[in-house]
Amino acid sequence: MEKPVKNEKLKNWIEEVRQLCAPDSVYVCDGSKKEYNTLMAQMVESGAAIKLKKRKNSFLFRSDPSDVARVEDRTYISTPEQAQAGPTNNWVAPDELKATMKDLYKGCMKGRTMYVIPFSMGPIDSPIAKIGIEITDSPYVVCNMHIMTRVGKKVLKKLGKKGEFIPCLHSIGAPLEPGQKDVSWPCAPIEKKYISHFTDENLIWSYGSGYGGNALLGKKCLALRIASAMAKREGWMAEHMLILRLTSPEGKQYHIAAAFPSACGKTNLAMLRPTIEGWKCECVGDDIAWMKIRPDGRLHAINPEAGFFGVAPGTSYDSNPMAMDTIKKNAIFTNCALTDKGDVWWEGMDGKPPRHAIDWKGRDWPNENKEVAAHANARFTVPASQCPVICEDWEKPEGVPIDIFVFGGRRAGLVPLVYEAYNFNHGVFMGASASSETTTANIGAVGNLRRDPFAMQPFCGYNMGDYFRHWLDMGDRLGDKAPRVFYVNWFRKTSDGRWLWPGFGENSRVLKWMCERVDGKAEAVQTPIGLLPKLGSLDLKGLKIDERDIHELLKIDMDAWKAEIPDIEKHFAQFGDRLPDELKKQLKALQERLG
Ligand code: O2Y
Ligand code: MN
Repeated sequence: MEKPVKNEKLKNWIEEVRQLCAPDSVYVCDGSKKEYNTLMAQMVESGAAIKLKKRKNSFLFRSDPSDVARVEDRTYISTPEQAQAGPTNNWVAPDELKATMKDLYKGCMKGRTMYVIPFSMGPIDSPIAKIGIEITDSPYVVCNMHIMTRVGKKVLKKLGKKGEFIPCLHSIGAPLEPGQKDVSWPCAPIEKKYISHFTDENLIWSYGSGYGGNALLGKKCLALRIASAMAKREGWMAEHMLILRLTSPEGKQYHIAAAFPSACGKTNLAMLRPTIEGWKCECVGDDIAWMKIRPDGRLHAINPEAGFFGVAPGTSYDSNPMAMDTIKKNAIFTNCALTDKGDVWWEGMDGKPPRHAIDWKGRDWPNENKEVAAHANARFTVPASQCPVICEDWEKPEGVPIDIFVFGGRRAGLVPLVYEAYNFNHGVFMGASASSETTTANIGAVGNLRRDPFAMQPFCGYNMGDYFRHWLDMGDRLGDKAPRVFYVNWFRKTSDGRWLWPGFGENSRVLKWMCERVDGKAEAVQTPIGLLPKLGSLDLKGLKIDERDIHELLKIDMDAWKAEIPDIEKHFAQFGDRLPDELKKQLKALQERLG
């Protein structure tokens, strides 16, 4: 058979890893359907996967109960100086971390196949795309990468003999001794898990976990942590943002990139069904945006991914009908419940719960302890191309021009439904001080306020103070072509805990207001925190909502905002002299406007 790898650097790296990890065999992925089907059939045969009777070409996996989500505590940004990683990242010096991990990697693939996955983040012919190579001993990872990225021969062809790639080394950390029986989800214990980023070298080493962002290294590791550091060096942006296209009844297109922390409904907004007449919404991406200034002076965005890795619980025909239609076939489900009819189920799905199911731990459900059937972080992996509202330009190599940036979070009080920044730098201040209350879907206590600047707290691959400066620099370069900046809060409640805003498709009313602001058509009022919709400028036609609720949604409680200032000060103080003066100025200006 012809050897598929022609790139010298890649050949050497494969050999180096083979010697270190000692797999039984090495397989270079070609990205074909046949390859995907063969691996899936092997996993069904071994008991690692269950083929769903009710969904075409779809499979269910159950992870080890210790391996169910991204592990922020075990995630490292390893730079020569700790200050390069900054106060928001875990740090260990590269030499020390590499020595620890090399010990773990020694012989870690014994008894297993080592898969080499050539993948592209972004359409292969995009000037914004980057090539990565993931080496892994997990066939589950290979199949997920098939969906989430562009994989195989076409990538190797693009790489050529001399092309550059980002090496991503992954092992589940569970070697097999001769004759040892495998388990259905092999992984290492938590204290041996490491998700490490050597950002100066564009290098990722992940060990011990087979789950999601810890193991599908194109996603959070490459497309956010490594890419954000590259973007800073190279003058572009890698952001934790959905991308959508809104089209007005007159046919004018607006492209919106929006950053929300995890568990704030990003996938739902990305696939929004507008309730306002004549407006159309299409999805370009649901999680990550890579953006570059093009020769027209505007910022253009691509979605570097090819699939969705969405949270299953809470996804329903009510909350996200487009996602429900997307996952009808060719999907991988992880940690969902299995019904007796051979379909998946999770809490929050439409209709009545099944009378009986097998829960994500493989036990009969319901059980005496009233535990959930699907894990709160159960996921679907599905090709983006299957989404009924995928934008026809979602794979356009040069991307789509961004008109609007939106930041937001989950705040029961304080933050109004929507407000606009006075200018780009004020918008950077809004992004830098963004906050959200934690929910059950987050790890940690419920209802705690967490500052999550630009929704990048877990994903920024360098000092967040320098990242703020990068945003300001990009704004300077973009000048009057910079996107307009807005902040939203869909989650405001009354004092007795009732949601004030219906959310979901009705959010299109807020997006419409933003588009009309861009066109100079909608009126706003100046307030200390920014520009709020003038009463009557939000299109509420056909929406049954009490006028008092609208007042409440747009209310600014000056004392509560003043009380917020010390927390923003504390948040900013952690960046010391790396905090740009401009953000200090913005904070002072807010304080002065509040009086
Ligand atoms: O728990 C994981 O590994 C997945 S986390 C995730 C997945 C898809 C999109 N966003 C996120 C996130 O945490 O922001
Ligand atoms: Mn995300």
